[in-house]
Amino acid sequence: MKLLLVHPSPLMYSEIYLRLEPLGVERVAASALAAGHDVRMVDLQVFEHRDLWNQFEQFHPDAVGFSLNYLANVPEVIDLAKAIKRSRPDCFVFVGGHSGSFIADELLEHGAGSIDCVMRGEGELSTPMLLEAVGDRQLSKVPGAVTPAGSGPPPPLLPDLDRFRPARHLARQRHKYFIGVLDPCASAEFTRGCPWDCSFCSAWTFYGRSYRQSSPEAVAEDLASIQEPNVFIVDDVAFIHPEHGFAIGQALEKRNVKKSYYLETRTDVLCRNREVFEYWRKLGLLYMFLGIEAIDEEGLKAHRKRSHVDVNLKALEVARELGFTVAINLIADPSWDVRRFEIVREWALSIPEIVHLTVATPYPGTELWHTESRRLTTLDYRLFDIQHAVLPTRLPLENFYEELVKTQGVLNRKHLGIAALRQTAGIAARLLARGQTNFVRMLWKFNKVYNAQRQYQEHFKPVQYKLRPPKRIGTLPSRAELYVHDPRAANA
Ligand code: B12
Ligand code: SF4
Repeated sequence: MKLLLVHPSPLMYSEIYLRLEPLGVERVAASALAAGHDVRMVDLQVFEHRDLWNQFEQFHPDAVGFSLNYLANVPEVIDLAKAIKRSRPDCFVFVGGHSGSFIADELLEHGAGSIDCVMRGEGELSTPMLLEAVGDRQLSKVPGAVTPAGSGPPPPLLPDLDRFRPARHLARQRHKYFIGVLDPCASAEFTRGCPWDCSFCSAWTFYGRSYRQSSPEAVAEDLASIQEPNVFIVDDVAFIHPEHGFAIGQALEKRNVKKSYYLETRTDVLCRNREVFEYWRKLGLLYMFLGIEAIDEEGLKAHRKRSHVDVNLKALEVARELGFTVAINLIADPSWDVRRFEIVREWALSIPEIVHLTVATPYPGTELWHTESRRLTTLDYRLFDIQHAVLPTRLPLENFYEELVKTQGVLNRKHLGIAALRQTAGIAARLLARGQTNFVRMLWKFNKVYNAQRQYQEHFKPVQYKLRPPKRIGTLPSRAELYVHDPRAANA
């Protein structure tokens, strides 16, 4: 079967800081290729809609699968699905991915017949089964499948992460993937899942709170095959088990693989497993992202972060001692007033790290979704990108955005524009000489992308597709109900 996989367009955040290869789609593609299908991929982060249509005409796929990791991409994906069905009613259209897995029924409803199936959960095992069943009544029995004719059993968890190496060759324009100075940059996965359970996050509910590791040899083989000199490690929390990190590092050393790396981890993991991070510093780990989220105990408790202010501060010290460049995230609460923004600005300016501010957002699949949705001020999917306020703000909304953008602007001055160019002049010149322009362009984009008026006005755009609030607002469902993957299968 001819299969075309599509990753939707970038969201606000990716317009500036990064643009990364769609690893999940490449994994699904690898499993479909292994099953003998002819697969192509279009990543709308780096291609235009007209490129998708050209590919659609030339390749004439039997099936088109959309990746829907991000809720804010829902309207784009539904409109594309409708356009594809209009143009070729015989083409099978399906949707999968993180956010899609939590809102399968409502996607079918919005699609009004143009989406044949939503695949919940990981796509590697289920996609070949689905393609096998297209045109058959057994379709609605495929694990993870949600169709207008009914739903299959729960989606299967991939027991062995080594099995499908991402089909990276399908990603054309790879030079456009980058994160900060790591330009160009590939992505890789060492582990999948997260054992913590923060209230604002759906990473743990998606995987049924399971946690799996790739074998060190498979990771080393994958990294050795990557052309790019830089790698972003997509794990939710890197190096939870230090022995796994050491084993991967040793396998890389054996193969003489030398790259620069960027990863995300927790502050308590960094403090606890300092040695493995120190070892990786020598291997080329330069940058790390730490989800600090709040600067006080009250905030950390509200997010159920299971960490403390002193641990967060200690982690920053450890990272500085080891010589990492660190970006941290703080969650701006809609209850913040002018004074609170001021305090956060002062705190963020008092530390050398790069500080990002995102807005607290209840996403389907999170606990927050069930406890906070009563207060939603909008049901417009496009605003659920953690850069917009979807809950009532204490400040008038316009002023909230003014304070938010002002704070982001002040914090960004530390690492964008002239200040950044001064610190990175050598790197910037080397990248430009090699024709890599992503990083240098990023330095000047902030004012074009972040604009309080634009963000405020986006609340008044006509809304074609509305998010469906949970049925029982205020009541927290059981954990099993929150999970996409059955937790009993998780440790199998
Ligand atoms: C790496 C990552 C990124 C990367 C890479 C993005 C990319 N191009 O793929 C970067 C850093 C760019 C990023 C950015 C953002 N991210 Co992000 N990101 C992740 C993270 C940590 C891992 C994703 C990943 O690569 N996993 C590994 C691959 C193998 O898995 P996967 O992509 O999920 O794919 C599997 C399944 O989903 C499924 N699947 C995927 N596509 C398809 C398609 C079909 C047809 C099928 C059948 C199946 C299928 O099968 C795949 C294989 O099993 C997740 C958390 C998580 N654990 O999922 C958050 C997450 C997806 N991100 C999130 C958010 C909020 C963002 C941002 C909005 C943050 C911001 N500050 O603005 C931006 C927006 C990005 C954009 N679209 O422009 C949220 C999503 C919230 C939501 N419900 O919308 C998550 C869940 C994190 C969280 N804690 O809540 N992100
Ligand atoms: S925020 Fe990080 S630590 Fe918390 S559940 Fe999500 S991935 Fe895990």
